[in-house]
Amino acid sequence: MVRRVFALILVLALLAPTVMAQDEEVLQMGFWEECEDPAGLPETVTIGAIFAQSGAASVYGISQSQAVDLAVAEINELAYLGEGVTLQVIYADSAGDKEQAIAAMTKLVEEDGVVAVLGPTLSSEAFSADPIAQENGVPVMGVSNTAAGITDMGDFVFRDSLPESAVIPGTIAQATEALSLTQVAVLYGNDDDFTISGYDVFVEALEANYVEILAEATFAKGDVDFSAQLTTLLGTNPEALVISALAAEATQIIVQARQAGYTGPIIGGNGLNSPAVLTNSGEASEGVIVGAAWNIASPEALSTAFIEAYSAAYEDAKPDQFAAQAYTGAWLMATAIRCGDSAESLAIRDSLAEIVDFPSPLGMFSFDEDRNPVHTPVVQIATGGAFAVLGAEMTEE
Ligand code: 1QQ
Repeated sequence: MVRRVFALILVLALLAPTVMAQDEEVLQMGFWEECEDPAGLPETVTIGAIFAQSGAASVYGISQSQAVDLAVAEINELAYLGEGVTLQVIYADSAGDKEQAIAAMTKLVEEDGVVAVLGPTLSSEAFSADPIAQENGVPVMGVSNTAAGITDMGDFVFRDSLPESAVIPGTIAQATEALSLTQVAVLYGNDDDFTISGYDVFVEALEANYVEILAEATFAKGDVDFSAQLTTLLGTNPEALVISALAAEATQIIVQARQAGYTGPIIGGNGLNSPAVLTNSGEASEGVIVGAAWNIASPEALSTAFIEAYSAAYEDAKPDQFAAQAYTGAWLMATAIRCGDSAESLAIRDSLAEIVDFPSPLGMFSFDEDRNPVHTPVVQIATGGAFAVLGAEMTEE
């Protein structure tokens, strides 16, 4: 009897890895069934990735390149493009700068001959660099561009990042209800495509929710002292401060608003989605509300698997929304190559445009007919230095 139990345990122990492997298979990204294993690809398929690896926007860009590296390692290990085919990425640093983004795109497309490009990080960089990809017939997919009009640049331009217009209306509607808002003040950067676009969407959403804008003020990229604007805005006693800013300026605005004695809610756009904003503003970030394409608490199995893989690859680091979008973007690009069974840019473009119902860490993902993403956003609130889902955080209390 004892021996039999022992034998059973041994058999179960031997079976365990298989069962686990099957589980992992279920959690695996990719259109494995939907598209046959490709047979016509060259040994190496080279794409480019333009991310801000230096400068203020590197808080987004470093997450992005790490996530792409992770996705590409998985894609190659699993032979997603077929046995013996390697997906290779050539990275270029755009440094958050339009001119560097143009130089990076020109090099990748015209010298390196990449068949597709991920990035660049900022909308302002994309508006400068993407026309080069479009003119050369090379598909480019933004994984963090949220300004209006990105895909209007042409039929080779895609993005998997929800535009501000798909996120902010829900953020404002939910915040208005949760905080019973009637009057706010707005502060935004007026020299950046993303911050201007976010501002436009905020104004529209506030109007739609009958929230009055008591005062507005502007700043420029690189500003470090916001005391004049904050004095004016906070002097109107707003119930919330709404800001459209990139990470560096957002951090200073949050800190300086608290220093000025403001204790009310701060509502921001995509620029605030880097955890670096919360870390660098410390306790001042408590209660900051920001809409996002992804939250780390997502119950999606593919999201949990992604978080685990990312942490394992990067010394327990937690991924952020920018990593989730970049990881998904690399898988989407590989899926277009797999399903089109071609490493030709035009075929990749056509195949990319057809992707619908792709399970991903962002949830079920599709491109619409304008090559913009379709999936569900989430509203978050900063608590204890991390982003929690707004409704969930309130019920927990
Ligand atoms: C844009 C953004 C930034 C916050 C990207 C990192 O959304 O420039 O479109």
